[in-house]
Amino acid sequence: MPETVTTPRVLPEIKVERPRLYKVMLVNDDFTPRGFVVMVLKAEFKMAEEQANQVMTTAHQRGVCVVAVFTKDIAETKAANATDMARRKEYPLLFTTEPEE
Ligand code: TYC
Repeated sequence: MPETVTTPRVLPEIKVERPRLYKVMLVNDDFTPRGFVVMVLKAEFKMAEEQANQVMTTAHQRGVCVVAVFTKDIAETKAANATDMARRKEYPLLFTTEPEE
């Protein structure tokens, strides 16, 4: 008996959602030296000097600045690593994360 080959009339609907992205935010304070903030941005976020300076200056002037956007795990790890670098020097520097709209 020959096999009957059928083709589905409706293609299965495949839904792929992009992972929600999280912003790492740099928070200003009155104590952490500017040069230290720039050093942390370069070390943990692989920023060039000029960009690190711009981000630090924006946080300094406006209170907060978006550093970069990542998936949740990476954003949280980088924010924690960067904050830890400051704690080891006893600076109050803080990096936070929040979901993108
Ligand atoms: N405001 C700090 C100072 O005047 C520098 C600074 C900038 C600290 C940005 C934190 O997120 C920051 N020394």
